[in-house]
Amino acid sequence: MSYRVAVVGATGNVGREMLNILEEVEFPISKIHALASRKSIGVEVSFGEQIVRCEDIEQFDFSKVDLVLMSVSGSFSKEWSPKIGAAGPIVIDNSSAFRMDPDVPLVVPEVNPDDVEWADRKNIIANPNCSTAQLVVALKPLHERARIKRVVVSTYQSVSGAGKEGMDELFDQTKNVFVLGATPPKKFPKQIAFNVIPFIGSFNDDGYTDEEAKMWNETHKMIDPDIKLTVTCVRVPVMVGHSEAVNIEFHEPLDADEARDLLRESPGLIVIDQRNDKGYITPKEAQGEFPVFVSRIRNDPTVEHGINLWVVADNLRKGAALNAVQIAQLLHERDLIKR
Ligand code: 2RA
Repeated sequence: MSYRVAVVGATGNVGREMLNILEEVEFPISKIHALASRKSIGVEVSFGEQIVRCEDIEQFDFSKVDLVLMSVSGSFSKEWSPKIGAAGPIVIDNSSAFRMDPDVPLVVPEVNPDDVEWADRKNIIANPNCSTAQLVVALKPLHERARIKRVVVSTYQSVSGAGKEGMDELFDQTKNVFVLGATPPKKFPKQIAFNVIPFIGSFNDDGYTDEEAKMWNETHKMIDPDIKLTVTCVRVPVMVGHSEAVNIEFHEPLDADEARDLLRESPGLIVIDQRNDKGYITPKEAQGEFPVFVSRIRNDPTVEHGINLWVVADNLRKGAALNAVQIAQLLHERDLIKR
C-alpha cells in the first residue's frame, strides 16, 4: 500500500526536512506534491533523487491525496487544515493552531501513540512545539516509573526555530559584527550574534511568553495535567539543535543511576553520560540526528527525590519534521490512512 502525499510549506526549513525524512525512512509514497504560497509556485525542491516543482495551494485539489503534512503559520493552518481535512486526507499540522483543541490529538509517537486513534474527529493531528517534543520523550518514562511532581526547565533554543530568516540573521550578524558592526536585528528583538535573548514568541499577561506556556500546556495534554512545569525559554546563537537543562522532582524514589538505566531502554532516546569530555552531547552533534539525547544525569540533593538532566535534539527533525513523519508512519502501521 502506498499513499498520495502533499507537503504544504515545502520551501521552508521544516517543509524541506519533511521531504528529506519521508524519503530517508522510505515512507510508502506513490505520488508526492510540494505545495506553497503563490510566490513560491514553480520553485524546485528535492525529494530524494526527484526534483519536485511547487504547486499553488489555492488551486490544489486535496481530494487527490491521502495524507497532508503542513508546515505553515498558525493563522494559515487555522484557515486551511479544516478545509483540507474535510476534503478527505488526514492532516498532520506542525503549527500551534490546533494543539490544544480537545478534538485534535497532539501526538509524540514515543509518548501517546494511541491518541492517533481518535484523529478522525477533525481529520487533523497536531505536532507539538519543538521544545516540548524533545522534553516529553525524556519525561514520559520517568513519569511512568516515579510520577513527576514538578519540572523546572531552561531552554537554549537555536535560531533555526525561527525559520530561515533567523538563520540568515545569525549568519550575517556574526560575519559582520567585527568588520561593519552588527547588522541591526530584524527577526529577533535584539542582536543574536555573540548574545543570548531570554524571550521567544510573544509576552502573555502573566509575564511568561507563549513559547513557555506551550511547554506546560502541551506536556499536560500529552502526559499528565498534574505535572507542575515552569520554564524560561532562551534563544542562543546556535544554528540547529535545541538544548534544555531540566530539573525534575518525583513523588516516588528514583535516583540518577536508575533514571539513566531507564532512559537507556526507552524509545527515541540515546543516553550519552560519562564524566569526560566526550561524555555529554551538544547541539552541534545532535544536528541531523533522529533521537533525543540525554546527558549530565545527576541527583538533585536539594529535594527528596529529584534529578537534573541535559536534553538535546535536532529541532527541525524530532522537534518538527521527523515527529510529523513518525506520526504518518504510526497511521500507516495502524491502517488509519484512508485512500
Ligand atoms: C522556536 N519553538 O524555536 C519555536 C519554533 N516552533 O522559535
